[in-house]
Amino acid sequence: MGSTAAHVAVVAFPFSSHAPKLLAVARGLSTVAPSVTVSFVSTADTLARLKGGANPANLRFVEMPSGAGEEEGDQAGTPMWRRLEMFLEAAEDGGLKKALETAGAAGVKVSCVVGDIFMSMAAEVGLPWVAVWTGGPTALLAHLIGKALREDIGDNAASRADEFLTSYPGFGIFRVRDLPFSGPPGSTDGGNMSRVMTLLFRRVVERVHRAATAVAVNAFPGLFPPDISAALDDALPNCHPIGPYYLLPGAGAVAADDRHGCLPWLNDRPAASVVYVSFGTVASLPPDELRELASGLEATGAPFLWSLREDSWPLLPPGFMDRAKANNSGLLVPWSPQGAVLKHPAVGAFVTHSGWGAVLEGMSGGVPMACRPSFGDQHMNARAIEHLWCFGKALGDGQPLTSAAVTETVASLLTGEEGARMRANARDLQTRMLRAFGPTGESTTNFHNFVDLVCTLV
Ligand code: U2F
Repeated sequence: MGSTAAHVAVVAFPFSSHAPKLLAVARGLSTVAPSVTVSFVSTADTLARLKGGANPANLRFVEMPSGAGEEEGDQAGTPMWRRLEMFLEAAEDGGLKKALETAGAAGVKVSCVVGDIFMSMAAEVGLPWVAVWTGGPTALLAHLIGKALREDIGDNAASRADEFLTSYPGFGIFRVRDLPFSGPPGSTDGGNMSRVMTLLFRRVVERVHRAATAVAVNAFPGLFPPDISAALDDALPNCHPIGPYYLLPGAGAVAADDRHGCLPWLNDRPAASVVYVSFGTVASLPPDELRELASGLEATGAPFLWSLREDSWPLLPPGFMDRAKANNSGLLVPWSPQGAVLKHPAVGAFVTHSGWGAVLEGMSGGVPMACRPSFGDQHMNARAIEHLWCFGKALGDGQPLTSAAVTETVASLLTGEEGARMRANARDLQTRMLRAFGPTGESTTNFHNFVDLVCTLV
């Protein structure tokens, strides 16, 4: 499949967990179209992190600038919003175009860009642009119709927070406060993160409408009911549901990083007994809620595996981990092989921020989820889990977490009729997802069509 004259550049966004999702698409493309050159384009740091392991012979790695000027020196001391801003400015300012020229200089010129939608400057480089969305599809839809939504809601978002968005096709289960227009929390950054993200999304929406040839979404056909799928088809040029991206051919060739021994620890636990906790790569709970979560978990008496960034460890309640270690009831790690963890039979519940990767991995494992969303698409994702697919529940639903709510919600996922029902729903989604990736499954067919499209664009 594909012509030797095609050279597809897959451009990653190097923050949070976007780049591995784009690498899965790049691996899928290079596996299905072995005669096509595929260049994975990202910053030096991201490439160093991701390019290890066995790679298809036609997959190359090409560096683009991070935007860190000499005056910024070591990026470690630079706030996140500023690193993001510098990166985007450098990419907009010719950085991406130059990287694509470099990619083409060694042989076949780049014929098409398949890029993370956040890298929407790809629309300006004079090549066909196919955008890849990594988040929850309903949030993308909300961004695309954001102008109408904002005009409708006006300046009263706070007082209308609980109103349902029933007049928008497919949005009947969502409320004003579930909309994805807030960026990562930035109370100490003077609103800078929000400013940078607002500009990023403004460009995305304008460029998708004007210039995208097609858009890939990280979902399998049939995951959403017909009204949401139809609204996505209406709002997007040439929408391709080809996900989950991590199930694409060749995407899973990378070994899971289990340096902290999560899988052997799970091997010693009874089936569906363990609570797995993770808030992804960006979201974090306020310190008081983190303590409530820890106390609530402890009170359930269930074993837990918690992936928590190390800078938050000192915020846990005094003696929390000592007690867990003493009873051998908990494991705290800075990173887990989450996809494999959620497929492990010992895991019975997932406490999560509801990032879209987490949602898909929860479905892949058939695990019920307790959702404490934080920003962006996470509120809509959490809502869909509880009200569309019915395999999880909100934790707090907008109220600060309490230990009692954690204990009650987690217990309801692990045990009883309600838990059994949610687990059955999660397993049904798991089955449908695997079916979509069978030889004649719809994600498989869609991906082959997607590859045909991007390999013939010039
Ligand atoms: C942002 O998402 P996050 O990176 O916070 O969260 P996910 O989409 O859930 O993806 C996190 C990935 O990191 C992996 C996990 C997911 O694939 O398996 N991971 C892991 O392997 N081990 C760990 O200990 C912890 C995480 C944003 F915050 C979300 O709202 C968006 O939906 C998302 C879109 O890409 O980006």
